[in-house]
This record gives sequence, C-alpha cells and structure tokens, in this order.
Amino acid sequence: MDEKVYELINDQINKEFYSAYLYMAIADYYEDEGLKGFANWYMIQTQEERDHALIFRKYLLDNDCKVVLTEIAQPDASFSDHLSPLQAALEHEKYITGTINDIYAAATEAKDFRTVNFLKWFIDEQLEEEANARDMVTNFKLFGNDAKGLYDLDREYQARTYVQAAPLATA
Ligand code: OFO
Repeated sequence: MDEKVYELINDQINKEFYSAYLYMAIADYYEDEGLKGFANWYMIQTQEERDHALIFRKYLLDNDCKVVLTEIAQPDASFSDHLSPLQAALEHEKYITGTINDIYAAATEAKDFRTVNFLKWFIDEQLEEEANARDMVTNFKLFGNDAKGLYDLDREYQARTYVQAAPLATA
C-alpha cells in the first residue's frame, strides 16, 4: 500500500477511537444532567465510532499492513449548556468528513482503487452522520428550550438502538 495512504488510514483508526471517546464524554455530560435519552443516543454513537475504527483496522490487516495504535487525546467535555455538545458533535463530524476525503484523495492520487472502493461506505456514512448531527442541533433549537419539548426529544433519543456497522456484520 502507498505509504501516505497507509499513514492516513492508520491515523484514521485513532480519529475514530477519539470520536468514540468524545461521544462518551457527551453521553456522560447528558447523564449527569438527567437527560438519559440524549446519553443513550451518544453511547450508541460511541459504539458506532468503535465499529468505524475496527473497519479501518480490519482493512489494514487484510492488506497485510501493520496497525499502530497511538495515544487517544482527552476530549474537551466542558459544556456550558445542553445545546453546545450537539454543536460540537456536528463540527466534529464535518472534520471527520474532511479526513475521510483526504484519504480518498490520497488513494486516488496513488491509483489505489481498492482503497477508493473501500472508502465509499464511509463517504455515505459521513453524509448520514452529518445529517443526524445537524438534525439534533435543529431539533434542539426548535423544541429544546421548552420543558415538554426537551422531555419529548429525550424520549425520542432513548429509543435509539445499536446496529453493528454493515462492513463488520458481513466480515
Ligand atoms: Fe466515524 O463517523 Fe462519526 O466521527
């Protein structure tokens, strides 16, 4: 595998674990605030991010490349209100979309079409991740400042259940 593509994929494993860590910090914040539905939503997001890391890990191993696990940074969990974690999550997803695009660009440049093909699932996934994060910000702005609206949103997010990411389920 092209060295730059390899390094970006190996770094992405860390970024996905960081995403899991960030979302666990957000879940902890909401748990502390008594919003168990929001906490549930982010704990499931934590599981999804771990799945993303494992998909990249498996891809490197399948390509006979070494996985090098590195230190995961401490997430910033100093949230000032119930809206700010949702905004932080949206910004983070946009950042992750950028890093996936960077791998795609490097793979294209290296004519590594196997990796280009592999990344297609993540390109689609990032569209969904950003849309979900944006919806949560919008819904909170519309309904979250009213006690009944906040209660209803929390109930809605409580209903989310974990589904293993498709590339792992079929692996
Ligand atoms: Fe891994 O998609 Fe969110 O960060």
